[in-house]
Amino acid sequence: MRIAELHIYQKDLPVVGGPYTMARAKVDALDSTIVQLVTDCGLTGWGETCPVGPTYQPQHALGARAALAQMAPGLIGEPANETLTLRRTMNALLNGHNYAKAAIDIAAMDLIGKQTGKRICDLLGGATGDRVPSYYATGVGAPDDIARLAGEKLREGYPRLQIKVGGRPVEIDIETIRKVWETVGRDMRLAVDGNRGWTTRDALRVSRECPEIPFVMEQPCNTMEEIAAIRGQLRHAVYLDENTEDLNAVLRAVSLGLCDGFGLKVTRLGGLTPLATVRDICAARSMPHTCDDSWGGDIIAAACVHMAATVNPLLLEGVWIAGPYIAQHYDSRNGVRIVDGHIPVPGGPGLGIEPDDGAFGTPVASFG
Ligand code: 0XW
Ligand code: MG
Repeated sequence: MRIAELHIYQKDLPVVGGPYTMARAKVDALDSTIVQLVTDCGLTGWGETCPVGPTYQPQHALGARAALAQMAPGLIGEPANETLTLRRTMNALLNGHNYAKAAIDIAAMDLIGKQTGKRICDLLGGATGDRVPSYYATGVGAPDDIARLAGEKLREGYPRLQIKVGGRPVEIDIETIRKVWETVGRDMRLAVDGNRGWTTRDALRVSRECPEIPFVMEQPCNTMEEIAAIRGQLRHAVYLDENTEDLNAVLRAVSLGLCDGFGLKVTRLGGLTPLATVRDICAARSMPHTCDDSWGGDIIAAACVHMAATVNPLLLEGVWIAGPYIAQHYDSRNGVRIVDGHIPVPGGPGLGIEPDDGAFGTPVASFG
């Protein structure tokens, strides 16, 4: 089964109730890139990559499409069912740009599933259940508003909440954390995500002033070095997110003991197959983690859920999908949905979702 055609599409995803605010980014709409691989036997596989704006990570939407266009001619005729061969081919065509390569990797996994009649979670080793826990991520907001939202999400059944902080006086972040804790107590697990926005001074202060609140501190500061400098003084577990730009960064963090867990992103690491390696590294060190992406529609959501379904439930922190912030589904019948704070694992072969005809309009570029 070889790649006969490669089509690239662009899709705008306006933020429902936007903008979505993080410490260093404010986004009103996301620009998603969708890849369609068509094989010589007539099967179609779908992939997607959608950076959450140009400042969250060293990734941006135009970069994704440029990288895909750079690699596409060299991918025509390659074996669509050999993810390792594809990764080596892509690395020979372009250095870096994991987030673009991820869209090809996801599409290849979708194709292998369709060819073999298996779900992606089965190809990745087998699912532990028929649904995975989700978590809700707030934006950066006023303490009372975020506490009210936390109460709503608790009632909706979410087992975990991620509170966004940073980019404002740290006193307001502390007040927000306290008000959420007073509202949800131990009924929800809590993460406080600084999205690289705190100084080491801020992170130390939050940890010292909230010693009794059992949150994990996610990506508090900009660099691993800053986090390493204060780690011994923090009273809270530390998770890395944005700093884990590739497998080597994960290995560095794990081997140097820089964190206790991770917020993982499928596309940042290069797709489902590299993420499976990180899943296994985390399992070897009993490190909890999420299975997310920075944004994206049903294709990315399905990829995250399939991966999460294969993670030891004791280590799975949850799956964040952009669904609550998107008013549309690519697959109007079987799109990925959150039910009672959990996400059913899609059935059917491959990703288990199939975009509606014409969901993405005409391709912005076609090869093959
Ligand atoms: C909450 N997320 C998974 C979605 C946003 O893109 C940011 C991200 C995070 O944890 O940083
Ligand atoms: Mg994060």
